[in-house]
This record gives sequence, C-alpha cells and structure tokens, in this order.
Amino acid sequence: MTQLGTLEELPQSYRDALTERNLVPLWPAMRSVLPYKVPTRDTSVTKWDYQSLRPLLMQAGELTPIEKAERRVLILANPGHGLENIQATPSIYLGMQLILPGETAPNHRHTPSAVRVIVEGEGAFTTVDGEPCKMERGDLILTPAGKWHEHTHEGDGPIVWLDVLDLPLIYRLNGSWAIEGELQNSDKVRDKSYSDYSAAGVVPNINLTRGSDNTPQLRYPWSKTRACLVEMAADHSDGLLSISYVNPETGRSIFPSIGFGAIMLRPGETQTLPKRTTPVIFHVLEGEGSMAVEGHPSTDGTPQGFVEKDTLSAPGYTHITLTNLSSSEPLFLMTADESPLHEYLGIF
Ligand code: 1HN
Repeated sequence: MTQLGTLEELPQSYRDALTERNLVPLWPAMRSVLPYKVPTRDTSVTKWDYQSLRPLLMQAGELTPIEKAERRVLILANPGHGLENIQATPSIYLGMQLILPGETAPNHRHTPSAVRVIVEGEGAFTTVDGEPCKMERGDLILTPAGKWHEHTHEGDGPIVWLDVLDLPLIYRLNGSWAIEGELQNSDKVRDKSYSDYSAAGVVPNINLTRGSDNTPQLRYPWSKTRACLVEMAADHSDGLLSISYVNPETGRSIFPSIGFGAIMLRPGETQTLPKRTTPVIFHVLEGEGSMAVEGHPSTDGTPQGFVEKDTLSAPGYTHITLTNLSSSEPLFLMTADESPLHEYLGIF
C-alpha cells in the first residue's frame, strides 16, 4: 500500500487554519482507521479468575453497605480497552455483583439491557416489571432496556452473579440514562414468562405479529439449557455442541446488541471455534479446561487454564481453541458476543 502523507509534512499555518475551522485532513489518519485486512482489536485475551476475585468482592460487602452502592459490583474491565473505559469488549460491560442476605438492590430502570448469570448462592430473585424471577446457578435473568428491576435476597449466604450489559455501546451512543422507582408490587406470577415459553414450539395465546426485538422471556434456567446440550451430545459423538439463547417469538437473538449462547465440550475434547469477526466472552459454568487464542498481539497462543466460575475474553478475527481438561466430566461455558450487531451492520 502506498505510504500516505503525514500531518508533519503540512505547513503549521495550514494545520492551524484547519483546526480553527474544526477541519481535519483525512489522509494522515486513513491507514489507522482502515487497517489492512484486520481491524484494530483493543480487546485483549484476559482471564478474571473467580478464586482471586471473590475475596475482594466479599470485602466490598464489608466496606460498602448496599445503600451506598445501589449495585455492589466489581467491574471486569479489559486492560486492552483501558480499565477506566469499563469495557470487556467494545460493546460489552461485565461485572460481578454481590448481594448479602436480607439486602435489596433498589428498583430502577435504564436504557442499557442486562443479563445476569448466576455464579453462586441461592434464595435471591430479580423482579422485572412486576414478575419475580428465581435466580439459580447458571440461569440467565434478563432485564431488557426500559424494564423496571430490583434484586431481593432472602437466602442465607451471599449471592453473586455476572452482569452482562450493552452499557459501553449505549453510553457511547449518548443514550445511557436511568430513573429510580419505588419498590415494585410483585403483581405477576413468579417466573410467568418462563413458564409461558418453557416448551419449544408452544407459546401462550398471544398475537405473534407483535414480535419485539427484546425477548418476552425473562428467565432461561440453566437446568433446561444443560439438558438440551447433554441430549445433543447423546446423539452426536463429534462436532461442536453449542446453542444460542433466542427470543421464542422470533427465533432471533434475545437482545439486538449482545448474542448469548452455551457450549459443551465432551470429556477430554478439544474444539477450535469457527473464526469470527466478533470478540467473545466465556464464563465457565461447569468443569475445567483451557483456552488458546492465535492471531492477536496480547497472546503468544499458549493455552490458558480455567476452572468453574472463571470469566475470559478473546478478540475477534482469531482462532480460539478450547480444551476440556477433564477426562470424565463435561465442560460447560456460557458465551456472549457482539454478533447481532455485526450481522445487523453487515460486517459479520
Ligand atoms: C445495573 O442496573 C445493574 O440492575 C448492574 O443489577 C450493573 C452496571 C451499570 C449500569 C447499571 C443491576 C449495572 C447496572
């Protein structure tokens, strides 16, 4: 490619005249905004291991009462994006949230959409627009854009979940804001939206043409997803075992911004994932394994080990190889990526 002219080659008086009029020459920046063949990929290969994160989260429980935090969260910030930018990937925010017995994280609603993946503890529920959703290990609990939500914990020990939000995207669109509300009346049946949609292909008597971009189902229990993967494994002795979480009314991604899925690796199995444009987040639901990423400066491709409850990120345009290090137990991972956005924009 031809070497293009630089800023320094331009007379200072000319550069000053441009700046004064809010003008910028394109050609000195051309190659950096349009790199050759592979885009800029700030997301680095990163692992947040739960064992070392947990004591710091519990310490937050002692240092900061819920009233002073509203949401008691340690953000999983990707160093490739700069910790201050609270990005795990360009569009995805991740945080580990702690609620102690008897606490309530107060009611509010906001423009970013959120999914919670329950990591440990039991006895909590999130009330979403009046519908209490039970929170069990590995479940996805959804609070789509604009829906009221508060978290209540009636169990004995601490409860911890992974928050996954499209906050970095919505914030940079200058679209991020919230309002607070009174505590909700739980006026709907517990897990109603889950029971309404709990059988594949069978839905309540609704007007299907309303099909919204945000899914009407608010809870996706891990027990169901796990059973589905195990059943797929019983029928296929090789090939990647993976599912996508979808809106049961449209078959499309549960959010327009972030795509969610789950992967199972059979005991001892290694799988190289199809090369894709979008960065991806992995959260380890069950088992232990390793991840090797090829094709990014943040790694030399050496496999990185992980265990249950760890969270990892990998950039796009790479080869990701996952290995289940157990010879007897399956490995289950939750995945989150930016594929719905890439598809919508025609860059997937
Ligand atoms: C939020 O509303 C929650 O409701 C968690 O639990 C994390 C991070 C940024 C903005 C809003 C929650 C959040 C958040």
